Amino acid sequence: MKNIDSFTHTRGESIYVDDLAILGGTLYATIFDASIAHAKIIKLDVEAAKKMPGVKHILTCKDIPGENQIGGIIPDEPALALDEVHFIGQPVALILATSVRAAHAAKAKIEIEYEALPIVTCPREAAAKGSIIGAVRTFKMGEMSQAWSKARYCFEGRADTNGQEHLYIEGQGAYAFPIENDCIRVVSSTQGPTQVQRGIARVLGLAMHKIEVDVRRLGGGFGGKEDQATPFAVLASLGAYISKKPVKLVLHRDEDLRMTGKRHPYSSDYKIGLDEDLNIIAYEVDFYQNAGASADLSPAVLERTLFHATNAYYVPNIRVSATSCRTNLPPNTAFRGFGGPQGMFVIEAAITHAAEALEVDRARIQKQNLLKNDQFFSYGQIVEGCEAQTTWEQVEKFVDIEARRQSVAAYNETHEFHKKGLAFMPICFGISFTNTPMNHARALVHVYQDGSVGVSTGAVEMGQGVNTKMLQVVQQTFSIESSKIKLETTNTTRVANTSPTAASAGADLNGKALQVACKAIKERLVQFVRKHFNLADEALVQFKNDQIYHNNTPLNCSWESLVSQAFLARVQLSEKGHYATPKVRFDKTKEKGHPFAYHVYGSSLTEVSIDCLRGTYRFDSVDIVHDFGTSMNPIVDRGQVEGGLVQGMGWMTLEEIAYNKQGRLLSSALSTYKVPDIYFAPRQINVEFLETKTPNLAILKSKAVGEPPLMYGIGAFFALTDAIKAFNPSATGLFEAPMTHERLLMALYQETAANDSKPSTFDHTINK
Ligand code: MTE
Ligand code: LUZ
Ligand code: MOS
Repeated sequence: MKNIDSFTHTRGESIYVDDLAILGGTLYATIFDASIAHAKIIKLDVEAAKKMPGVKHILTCKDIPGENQIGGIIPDEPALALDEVHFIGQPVALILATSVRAAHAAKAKIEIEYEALPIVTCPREAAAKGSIIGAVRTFKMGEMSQAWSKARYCFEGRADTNGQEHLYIEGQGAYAFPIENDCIRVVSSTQGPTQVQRGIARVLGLAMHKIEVDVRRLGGGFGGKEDQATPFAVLASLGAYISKKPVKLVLHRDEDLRMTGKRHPYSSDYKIGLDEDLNIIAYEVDFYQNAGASADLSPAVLERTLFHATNAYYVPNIRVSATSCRTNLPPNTAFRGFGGPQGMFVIEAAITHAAEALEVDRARIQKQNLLKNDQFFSYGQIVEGCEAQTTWEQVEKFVDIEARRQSVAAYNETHEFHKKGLAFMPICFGISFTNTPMNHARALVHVYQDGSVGVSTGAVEMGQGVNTKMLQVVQQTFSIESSKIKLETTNTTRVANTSPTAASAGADLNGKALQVACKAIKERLVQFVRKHFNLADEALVQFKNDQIYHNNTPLNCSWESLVSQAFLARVQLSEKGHYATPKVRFDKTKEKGHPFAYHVYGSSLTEVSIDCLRGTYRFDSVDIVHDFGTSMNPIVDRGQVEGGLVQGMGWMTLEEIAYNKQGRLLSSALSTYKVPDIYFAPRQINVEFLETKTPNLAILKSKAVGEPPLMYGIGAFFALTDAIKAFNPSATGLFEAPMTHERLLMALYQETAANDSKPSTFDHTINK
């Protein structure tokens, strides 16, 4: 089944926030944001700006009727700056005018004076100054000191990853409408309608029931709208509440790039120990996360880094610690993988380090240490349904690995200035919110008297196809054609208290809740059929292709006529469903538990060609064997794997976020921030579906697929370092992502190993 949005998407008819019909009297909002990354506000004068044509209101923190606070996990983020600013792009005032142009013109007339405070952009520097968020977290298993004494080989180093811009096509935005009795209805481009509802209620000092949040779909979220849609919906609602007019706030791309946080950059120190046979027996890491100016989701992201610190490998003795560091950058936030990719990069670097030093094939160490069933993760969960080795071996078979290695070697022999590289990348990703209380969802189903069905869930459609999957759940339960089913908007008045659509769990949680609701309606209809047709029992009643059967005999009753007769017999045709993931739990005081419903596995092989004169590269192929469980929608799921892969490759290669030492974003436009396009994508992406039969908690046994494939992108980095070594054997220890063309060119001609010589340029800041 095709994504149900494809018809309107391809015709440009799909509706986003900026496409909503404009109501009369609408005011347009623009944010006046901080231009200095850390300072006291000495003076803020909006009087001249207020006199500009078309300007109706200019709001500052003094106009906030409730609490000036939007921090979700930790209350450390004002909606509008109070007396200090902490990053460039922080909202200071909100201008409401009769046109966007008038609002922008007024913005230039606002006068502000700052007293500069010291600016920190580097996480290690922040940690050294004690500027950290929450406590340092540590996961442990086994006996470290014994393990180190047993280790035959031991390597230490540093591995760094940069941030990543979400670059959803639809920027952040919201349209808020004042309603009688101090109520607000807001259409928001958010992954978390309930987060937005709570945020608005808090800032306006209202009860949650006064706020209605409605979401049709997002033009992409990728985690960037899990938490960070909230401030913009809050500001639009504040404007609507005070002006009593509809207020629309849609960020321009440059504002969005400047004001919103990104994937967290990490800087990490690792130490890996192997025994004589190259089994990894010890692993220690200290992760430094660059959180930006406020906590946002950083503590949760930090936690997932620890959960995935050993990726798909078994390490019996481990100590991994992570520190969230407060810096003067926009608050970094959720991004596909949610800290997992940052953790996985480091162990891949550590393994590469060992392989380079021992002059063995990196893949040998990887393969030999893959997880097996009945082993344990450092956080206490047992390994079940593990497909690490099966997917790896299937990739080997699929690509004919020996022949592939030989052809790459032969190519490298015969080409002086062109080289190829290969890298395997296994993945293992836990499915569930690591914060156990978030793992539940609700759905609401109405069967209308003509047999058509309206479906509401807490899931937000952001391109990942969750609405299509929800439709399939209804279709399979009732066995009716898809044209009878409509997915309604995600709305807090129909489905309340939703978790954001995130953690790849949107389809599982909401699909299971939806199944509960549909089954209850079906049960009532079956009872009605039994009575109506005087059947002895209901066990043999079947719904098949819009017809009702008993014991495989048609009852000459269509779904429509059944529904209309049931309605006349006063059968309840609406139902809600609730689902809470069973078994999941986690004890943060011990850092042990069973946080995940299940894990998703897979393996990939990336092949790249580099041009050693130009420093350019091109990905020849990525072959993937991915554990889908039993995919309920192979078209949608393949799209998720391809998209996730290329997005992960972009993070590892082209995409370079650069701030200067003053905390100003230099990669502030698409001319300076390069993302993958169709020419960059691998010439071939082969996705093999591994159908796994292991019981799992996935919806219709179709495993969550949203985030895991992003981590195949890490293979791109190590394929590049492999190719570089074929040209310059001394170019080892290159563990600083992204591997841009520039960095690759420098590596090709560097004379000593990266780890020995050059100071890392990690903080990605440039002296300008
Ligand atoms: N795919 C598209 N097209 N657009 C998106 O914004 N977000 C990703 C992933 N795939 C995203 C996407 C992220 S970060 C998550 S958590 C999941 O989709 C969320 O949806 P799911 O829970 O329904 O998989
Ligand atoms: N969001 C969240 C997430 O709040 N908790 C999680 O565990 C998570 N995991 C992945 C992506 N978003
Ligand atoms: Mo995805 S990072 O869980 O929104």
